[in-house]
Amino acid sequence: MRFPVLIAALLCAVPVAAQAQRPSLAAVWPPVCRPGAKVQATLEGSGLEGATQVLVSGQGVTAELASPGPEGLPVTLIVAPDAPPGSREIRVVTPKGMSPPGCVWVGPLPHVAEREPNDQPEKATPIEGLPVTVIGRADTGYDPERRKANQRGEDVDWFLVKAAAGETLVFDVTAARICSPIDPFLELRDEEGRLLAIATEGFERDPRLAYTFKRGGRLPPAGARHNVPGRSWLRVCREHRAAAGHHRPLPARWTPWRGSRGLACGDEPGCGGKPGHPVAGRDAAGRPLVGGAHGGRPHGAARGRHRQ
Ligand SMILES: [Ca+2]
Ligand SMILES: [Ca+2]
Repeated sequence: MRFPVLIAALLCAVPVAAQAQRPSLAAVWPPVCRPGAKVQATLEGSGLEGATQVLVSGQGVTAELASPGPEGLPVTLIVAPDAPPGSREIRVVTPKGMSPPGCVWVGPLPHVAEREPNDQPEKATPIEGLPVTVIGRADTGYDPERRKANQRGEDVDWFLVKAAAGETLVFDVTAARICSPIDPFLELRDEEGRLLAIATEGFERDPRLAYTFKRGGRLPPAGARHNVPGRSWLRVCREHRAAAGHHRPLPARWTPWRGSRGLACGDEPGCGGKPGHPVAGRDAAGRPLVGGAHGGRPHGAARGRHRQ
């Protein structure tokens, strides 16, 4: 038997100063594409008039300029079927120079869009068909009267998820990793509004929450936080543990944090690695990840609060 539970992505952020004279890229919409897709996307920003080229980093993604529209710069993103997953930087070349990068993510999961208004639990966007990616915005769906009364420009996105007793679900918000200025956090409540868990970070300032359900919940009270325009997505997956006591492998950081194409890390002065050694990752306990998988407690888990 499955019980409905609700998860909220509460969004707040620090404003970014407008730079009217230079081309500026604020966001890419949609922020995530699947391998093999051909996506009509919009590059949102300022000073993008007269764009002559759109550059995309990495492998497997190209961009073609489309006919100008009333909002933003429309482009067609072409994602190769074998495009590796992960982030790509997008830059726009204009007569006034090249924009700072925006980001789009290549992810294999199916994705759906949030449905505003969803600021109250009873209007939560249902999430089905896990695993799934839910894409959302922090700048739409405002109730003008509520915003006027609140004067804090808030957006809260509630989602309704069904989970079975004993099942572990993973909730992972991606915002900083796609260059979004929003600073979200997650609340997980049961149907009675009792707080089950919160997360403020997990990967840098992107919150990540893994929770094993012992029972269902009820409708929670609405929450609210500041926000400014921004994009994010919430990834919801089921976690399957191989055996009791198994720890979730999660790279928390990488050292050294940069390298040069075609060089072993230690060949570059200032990189911090030993000569001839490849770039290696480390888990939360500082153990090297090269050559095998290591279990480790997710970064930030010690600061999380869980209730059951
Ligand atoms: Ca929203
Ligand atoms: Ca909302």
